[in-house]
Amino acid sequence: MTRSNRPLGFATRAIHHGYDPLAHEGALTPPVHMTSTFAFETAGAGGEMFAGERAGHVYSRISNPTLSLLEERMAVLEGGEAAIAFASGMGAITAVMWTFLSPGDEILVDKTLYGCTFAFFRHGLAKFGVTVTHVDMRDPANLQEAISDRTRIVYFETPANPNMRLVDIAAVSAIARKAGAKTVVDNTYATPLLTRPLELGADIVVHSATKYLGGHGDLVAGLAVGNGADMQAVRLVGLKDMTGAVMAPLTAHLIMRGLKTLELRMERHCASAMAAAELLEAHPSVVSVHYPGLASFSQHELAARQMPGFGGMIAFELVGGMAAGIRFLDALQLARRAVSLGDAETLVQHPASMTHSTYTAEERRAHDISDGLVRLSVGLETPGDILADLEQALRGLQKAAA
Ligand code: 7XF
Repeated sequence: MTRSNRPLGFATRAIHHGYDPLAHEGALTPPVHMTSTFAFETAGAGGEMFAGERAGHVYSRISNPTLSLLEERMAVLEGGEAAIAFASGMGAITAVMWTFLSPGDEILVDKTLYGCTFAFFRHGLAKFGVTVTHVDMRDPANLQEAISDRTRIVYFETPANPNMRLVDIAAVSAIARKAGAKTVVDNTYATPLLTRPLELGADIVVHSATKYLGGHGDLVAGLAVGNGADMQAVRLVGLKDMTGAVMAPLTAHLIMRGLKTLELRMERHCASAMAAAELLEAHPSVVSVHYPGLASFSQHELAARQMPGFGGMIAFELVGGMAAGIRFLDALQLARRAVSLGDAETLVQHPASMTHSTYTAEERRAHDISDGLVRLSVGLETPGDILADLEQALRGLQKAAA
């Protein structure tokens, strides 16, 4: 292919990067290598591959050509050197942690985290002698105060699940780097289209690819992206030996299909979420709306600086708290009552009793996850239909209150 040196755009790379049909019998879509193992030309060649002296695929828990293509594409989209595909987002997060942490180490994590990530740190890592300390990373000064030479990793989500708090990636990564700690960012909510943590100084990005990257609610998957040495370590320790949480080739194929429309889908998610956030904010039955695109959002200035678009996730509280939230969920006719996010379908759920029920009630209070919070993943349906559904459910609340 001849072309000028002009850098290719996000969507172009998401569609083409790393694949030439002419090297694959002209097949426009990359083949799916449904194989667990790979034949060696000679016994000696096999031995050399195991010894790391010869390139090539050995066994699909370590690498597979379909996964390799997805990994190359994700690395380029996140601005990293290398990526690893996992069986789930939790697979990616745990593999990274098992690779870099040892008993006696300390890890500083943000206050608000997805429920199972919180449980892994609190109950999983703690069991193996890792000290896990929560820091409110909205203010980088808190991190500066808490960090020590025992700190190996600084970990956060931005926007955070479920309450949408943001972290200034450049400021926090700079503090971590100075102290010799790695910064690991869960970029699930933002996707590499809206935030590229590695370009802002973070060391490793993790994803639940179950969400926007896959984009169609038909798979569970995870990814990690970082520099070549870190990713090689995670592949040989966290993936191969400690979790075995390898992605299936067909899942990699589905994620590459999803990535082709990521830019288009995110544009629609962002526009519809902005409209939904404005509708909610203007409604008398709504107490507060957490959406980075709203001028009223407490970290709107950071959002505008760090994100070219504000994503498809909204959290809000209704007049009447949790009881009103449950009534609202049950009154929706188009939106599906379901956990997960980033799908074509609008999804709504109640974090305190669902995704964040791994926190005790006390922990939720301490970590700013209120019992009345409702979480909305704005889908790709006709925008007017999403808004009409929200409006009719809110009208029902008003009637019940009257
Ligand atoms: O292992 P998974 O692919 O489900 O990914 C775990 C995960 C990691 N990071 C973030 C920010 C996540 O949101 C998730 C999964 N969250 C879903 C949710 O919040 O709805 C899981 C449903 S319980």
